[in-house]
Amino acid sequence: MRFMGCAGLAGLIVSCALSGCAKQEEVAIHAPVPAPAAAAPEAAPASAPVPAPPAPAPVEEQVLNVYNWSDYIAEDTIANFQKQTGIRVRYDVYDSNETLEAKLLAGNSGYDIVVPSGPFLEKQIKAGIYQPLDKSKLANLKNMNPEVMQRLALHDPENAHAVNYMWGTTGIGYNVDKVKKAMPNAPLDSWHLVFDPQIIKNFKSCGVSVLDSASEMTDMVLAYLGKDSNSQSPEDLKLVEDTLLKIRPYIKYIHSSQYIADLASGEICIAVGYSGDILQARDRAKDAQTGARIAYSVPKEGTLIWFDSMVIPKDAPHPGNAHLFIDYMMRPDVIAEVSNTTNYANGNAAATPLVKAAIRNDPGIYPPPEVKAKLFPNLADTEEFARLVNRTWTRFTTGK
Ligand code: SPD
Repeated sequence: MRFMGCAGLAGLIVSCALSGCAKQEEVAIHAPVPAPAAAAPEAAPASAPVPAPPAPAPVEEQVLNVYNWSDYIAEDTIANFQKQTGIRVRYDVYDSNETLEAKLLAGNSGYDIVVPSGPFLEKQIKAGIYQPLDKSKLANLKNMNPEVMQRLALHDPENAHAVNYMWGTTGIGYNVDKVKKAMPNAPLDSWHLVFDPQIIKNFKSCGVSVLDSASEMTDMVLAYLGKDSNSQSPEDLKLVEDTLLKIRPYIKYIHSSQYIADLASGEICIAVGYSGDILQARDRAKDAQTGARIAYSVPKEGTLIWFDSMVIPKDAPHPGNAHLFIDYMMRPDVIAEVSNTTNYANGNAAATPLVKAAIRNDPGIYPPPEVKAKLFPNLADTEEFARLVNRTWTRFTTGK
């Protein structure tokens, strides 16, 4: 969501569930609207020979609670849905799968739509926290790209629970001029730029940030080390930890959304981040004429390709409205506008002609086959390995 404040969202309630986003999105904090109590069926009179027919399903109140990633929707998407359906949307944002998962696992989140990424989706489906989609309510499923559906089926067999929202890669955003000044021959096409201490130290003073995402950062360091990015070996993880601890002194901060504003303003010069977010930083810098020229690089050692998908929690208070929303988001005009605003690729084949040519043809957004060949999925770790990864991450974040 680019510079989206309440003023641009008449009638829409937006709130913010992450610390860094309040700066970009002026928001009011609120609790999701609870489900209305179902009407109790009337008791049949004692003498009635035939039992009363089942009570009709309670009519859903006209409310929808959405929890999505920050900077991930077009300005009018929600306002138009509200206008067209009369359903009032409460829209909260997060910037990491870990934040979303903590909220979901605590239970009674009150959300009707959430948008996890592949490996988290996979674990959460196995844990039984999502309801299967009622595909009879999703006429626009026909618009989806079969290749993306197939990729998603790796995490959600038979695409039973999830519909792709957006997809992208994780790579390196950099300030072209500042990086060149600090190191004229910087290896811009390689993870060496960030994970080699002899190189990253050149950028300490212009500012480097990395994502606050243990599982993704681990996968990328594994790729840098030439290991299987989905390795579950404790020995490999030890090498990852050594690498991370060596670069820790040169990292300005670890955060998953602040870098958009900071790359745009020139506050930092390198960020490990998400493709669309980095390209949003590029556009913001141009719009605000900060003079920062921002570029996005997919390292030659390979990187993560990920898919974020819409799902309905089992205890969603408004599942009918959630289906209406998912179907609305699969309208080609609606989802194309989200890509046009956020610089992320969508998984909707019918939307492609409506995506601006500059976005459709940007290799950083829709990677060409030779880049795609270097991309790897972030598969779910075993519980045991995930525990070790979290321990490594704590050592990295605390610097100990
Ligand atoms: N600002 C939107 C960022 C969306 C990032 N999705 C993350 C996927 C992680 N694997």
